[in-house]
Amino acid sequence: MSGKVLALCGGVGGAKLALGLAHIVPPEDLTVVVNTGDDFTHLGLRICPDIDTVTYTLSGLANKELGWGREDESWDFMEALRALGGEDWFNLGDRDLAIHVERTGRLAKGEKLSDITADFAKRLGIEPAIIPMTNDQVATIVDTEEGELAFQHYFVRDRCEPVVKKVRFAGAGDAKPCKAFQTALQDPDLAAIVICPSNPLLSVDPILALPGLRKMLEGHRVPVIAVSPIVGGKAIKGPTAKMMAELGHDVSAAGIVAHYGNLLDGFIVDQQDAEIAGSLPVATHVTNTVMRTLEDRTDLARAALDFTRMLKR
Ligand code: FO1
Repeated sequence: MSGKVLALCGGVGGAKLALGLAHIVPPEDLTVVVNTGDDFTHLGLRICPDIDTVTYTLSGLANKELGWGREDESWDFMEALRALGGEDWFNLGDRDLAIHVERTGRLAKGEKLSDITADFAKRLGIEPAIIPMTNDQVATIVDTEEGELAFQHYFVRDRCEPVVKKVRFAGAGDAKPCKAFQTALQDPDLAAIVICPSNPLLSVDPILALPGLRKMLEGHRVPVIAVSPIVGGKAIKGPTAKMMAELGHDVSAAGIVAHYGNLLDGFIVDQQDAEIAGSLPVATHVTNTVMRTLEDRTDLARAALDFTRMLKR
């Protein structure tokens, strides 16, 4: 593939495809823009779960069992915190703590989240650019039958159990996309925009909620494609299917296409959904989207980029 690639992603599922892309796209040609709507301040620390998941995944440090946090983790801090009666619903591993402590200190000194993220990535040996969607604070708020919940309270503390009525992104209307994100979008060498198989409602919508972003993508000269996070009517991981149903969306690859609407020039569905591919109102490519191995990730990344080459705006 010649030309630069811009990937938009959230945490676990998105990071897997980002890793596949990182294996086949020259590092200087790949930019990964990450959702920051999940970010929050907890125990005095600024936590950026999706940025950290992408950073750990691209550096080979990710905890593959959990899907978040670091491999070879120990939990002494959590145990000690629990013994003191501290808040223990959000698990911060001993090694993982370092990234939150260091980021919080640098933010307090006035460094930008994008600069901190870039520096951590460089120190961990990551070459492609990892960019937070914005340096401004945007907070995903989930309105449930039990009232409004901050995202991590809904997701981790309450295990996505409350029934969702609405999702909003506080601060998004006043937030500016990071400079590097804007530069990547305007780069004359940009050839493809890939929306990774992240939860559209929680991980991609916050990015699209930044002022002007959705319009800019809709009118972009390069093809915008998405990989379905729904396979055979189910989410690979996480609450995507449950939330889609609660919010009245069709829980299927077709529901994802309907949600993204005219943003998309192309869509990739899993082979399990091959029979609906012909009926989707957008150019569709069928392949394996379930990424268990590194080979699955690079195969899907290659298929996605080959597909964008066939699409014209
Ligand atoms: N997810 C959980 O389900 N339980 C946790 O205790 C938890 C801790 C955690 C700590 C650091 C971090 O970067 C991520 C963490 N996550 C945890 C994942 C995270 O909250 C969510 O997966 C994302 O926000 C959704 O993309």
